[in-house]
Amino acid sequence: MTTLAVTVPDMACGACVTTITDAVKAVDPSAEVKTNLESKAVEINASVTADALTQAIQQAGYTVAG
Ligand SMILES: [Cu+2]
Repeated sequence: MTTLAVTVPDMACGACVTTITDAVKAVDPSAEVKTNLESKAVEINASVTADALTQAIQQAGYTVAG
């Protein structure tokens, strides 16, 4: 089990949240994705590596900050 807590500064609206969530679920359909639009925080519980999660978000077109 991987827990990844990152900031995605360019996550600006509900569509971004959906895009990011879908990208994560494409690599792990059972992933739990929590997002906070105000703080731009994304927290993911998944069974794939943190690298795979980060890459999925980046490939969806978003910047991942620590
Ligand atoms: Cu958006």
